[in-house]
Amino acid sequence: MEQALEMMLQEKFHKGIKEASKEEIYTALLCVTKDKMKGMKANTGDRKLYYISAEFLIGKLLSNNLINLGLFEETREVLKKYGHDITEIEEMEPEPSLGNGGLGRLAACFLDSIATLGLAGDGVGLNYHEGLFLQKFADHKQWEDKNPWITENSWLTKTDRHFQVPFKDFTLTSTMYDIDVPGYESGCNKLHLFDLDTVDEGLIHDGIQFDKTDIRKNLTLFLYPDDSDEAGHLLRIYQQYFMVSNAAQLIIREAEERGVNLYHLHEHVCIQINDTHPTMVIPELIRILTSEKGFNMDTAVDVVRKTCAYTNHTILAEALEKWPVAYLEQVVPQLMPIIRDLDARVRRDFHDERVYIIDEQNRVHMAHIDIHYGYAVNGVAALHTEILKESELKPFYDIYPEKFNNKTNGITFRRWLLHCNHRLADYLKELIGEGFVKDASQLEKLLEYQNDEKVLAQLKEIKKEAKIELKNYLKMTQGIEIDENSVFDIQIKRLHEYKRQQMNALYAIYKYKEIKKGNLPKRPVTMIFGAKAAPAYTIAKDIIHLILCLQELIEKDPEVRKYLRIVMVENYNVTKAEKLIPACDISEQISLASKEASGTGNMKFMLNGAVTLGTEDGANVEIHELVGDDNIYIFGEKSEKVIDLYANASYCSKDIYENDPMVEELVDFIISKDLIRIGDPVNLGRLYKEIVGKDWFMTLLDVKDYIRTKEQMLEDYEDEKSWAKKMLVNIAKAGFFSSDRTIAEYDRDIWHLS
Ligand code: GLS
Repeated sequence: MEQALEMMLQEKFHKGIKEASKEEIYTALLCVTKDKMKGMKANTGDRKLYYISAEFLIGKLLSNNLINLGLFEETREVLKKYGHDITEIEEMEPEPSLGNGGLGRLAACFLDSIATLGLAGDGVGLNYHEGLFLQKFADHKQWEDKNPWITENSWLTKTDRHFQVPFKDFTLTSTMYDIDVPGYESGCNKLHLFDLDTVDEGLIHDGIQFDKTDIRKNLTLFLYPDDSDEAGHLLRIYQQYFMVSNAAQLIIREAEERGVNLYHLHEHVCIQINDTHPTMVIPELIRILTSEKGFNMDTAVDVVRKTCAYTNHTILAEALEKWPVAYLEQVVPQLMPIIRDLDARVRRDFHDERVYIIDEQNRVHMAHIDIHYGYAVNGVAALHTEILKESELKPFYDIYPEKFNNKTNGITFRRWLLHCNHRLADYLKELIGEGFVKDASQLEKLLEYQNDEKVLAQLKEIKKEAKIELKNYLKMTQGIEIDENSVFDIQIKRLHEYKRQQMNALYAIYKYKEIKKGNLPKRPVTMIFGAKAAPAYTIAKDIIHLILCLQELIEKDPEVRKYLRIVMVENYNVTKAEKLIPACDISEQISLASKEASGTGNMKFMLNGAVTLGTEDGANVEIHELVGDDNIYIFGEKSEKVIDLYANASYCSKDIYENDPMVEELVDFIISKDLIRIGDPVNLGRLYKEIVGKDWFMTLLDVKDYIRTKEQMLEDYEDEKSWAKKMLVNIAKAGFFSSDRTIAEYDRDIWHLS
């Protein structure tokens, strides 16, 4: 590494390692790493997977690639020798925020595991020029700015693959870019990101505004462009079709290059449709096979059905896309005869309008296409899959029970342990050997030490060091100084009402009032939030406003500040998650039961020795089963009850508010003089009204049990040894949530690559 780095720096900047700036070293390391990956063996096999996704939240790549190449330690040492710190070099890398949250990060973890398991599988998506918006706080509110990540030297490699993508009024020529995905001590795969040469970043003005109609210039500008109007909806359809038409053409081209007889495509290729965004790949493949490859419709449908599989990631209606026929006619009229034909086949075979593809309001249900014309449908956690089978997708499950299966999500331990928590990873290696890195189930060996005081003390010490590191990071980035001896209680995830950051804010109000009354906690608590709200999601932004107002209120109150702090981390992203997770004591996973399909942050926290405070939702249920009652704090109503409340429309937040003085007092504080003095009465008033009058995600149903459970947790934290044991058990039991396990199951049950 030393020689390669020295040579690259000389070539690019005519400098040696000692004189080079951090930026120059980063750039040179990127180039050296890219060269090394070029020389890697590609994973191959008779069957190849294409994982199509609108999001790949890959995060920074330098350290991870070095880890997977087995070069991290050596590089760190070389840099140290010349007086450079690798963590400062890492800071130079712009983060590619090519995803929104869990769904996109999952896709990135999956690519790592697919490559690590030596499976031939590439990702296919879009090369957004701007990542998810950059979040800024001013006036206690979120503001959005553009978030570019592509610099002259980046992980992207421009290829000479181009395809013609036909739209109604014009045809566009794509360019394919590749990012190498090296497996850990294994072969390499690719992430293919499609783009247009004509995209123009100059179109952007005033933050993230742009002309939504100029498709040649805007097509891959943004991930999830604002779709609050018709032009926004149409742009999303343009993006989706551009993504899948390129994918379909690439898949067919590569199959032909491998000498595959297209009538046997399904024997050599499988396509994983990640949520409904890539659904149009089904009619697009059928279109190409029938119009260009001489297939008749029946055969094309048959081959495609045997090739495609679909993952559902949510039961929230907003994510089950339904595109109006009129929109599809405007953008991709060539697909409509095929979609109508697919719908007619369904109507011929099943006389149940709930499973039709085109509904009475002339909307195309994308998930219905996936389920009828794919061979597998999976949910992402045991509870989620059960809910799909028993309620959300029941009519489909009744027709195709054999297609449904569960694949509980996972996370890559390379990023979420080896990279983000070197100290813990090194200590674990020392205790139980390195085997856990490739076989995560070996983490259970740690259980042997659950009563070993030295080990427990060391785990606490590692946590403390991570907390100090986070403290320094927050001081440097936000000028906020927190106390490493306080309990770090962390909720980081997209802002959404179902995730109930508002309930956590009500806890802050509770605690604030208790301290004011003189009921002081034994140990100070630092409540940390990180969340972006979708730019057009008003209530989510109001919740951010509430949290920022509470933060200010407490900061300005010396009496309370000694015992309670709130820190809202600005621009929460993968990089910040990597700093926050190792430092966490209490992991907040408090969604309304049934609504969080899985969650993956919960797994990252557990792996890093945090204890979960959660509802019986998503993968929390499986965490609970694995660690047992003593090592997790569960509260709130169960999913059956919640589903029942929705079915009977019998939840009324106002009843709770009016009949419970404690709840009333907490909610009223949102519009109290104390907060209105700091914040905006419009935002706070609207949020108050929403909670009292609607509370669609039932905050008030669970808030008291939540407060009680968190108080218990804080008390238990004081028993150092028993808390450290909880940490240990959580780490030891996290092996199940390695994405290597998840991917091995996808391969065994759906893909059959190996
Ligand atoms: C999501 C779910 O909300 C998460 O619970 C899940 O962990 C993730 C990955 O399966 O998918 N669905 C979604 O639309 N965004 C998500 O993060």
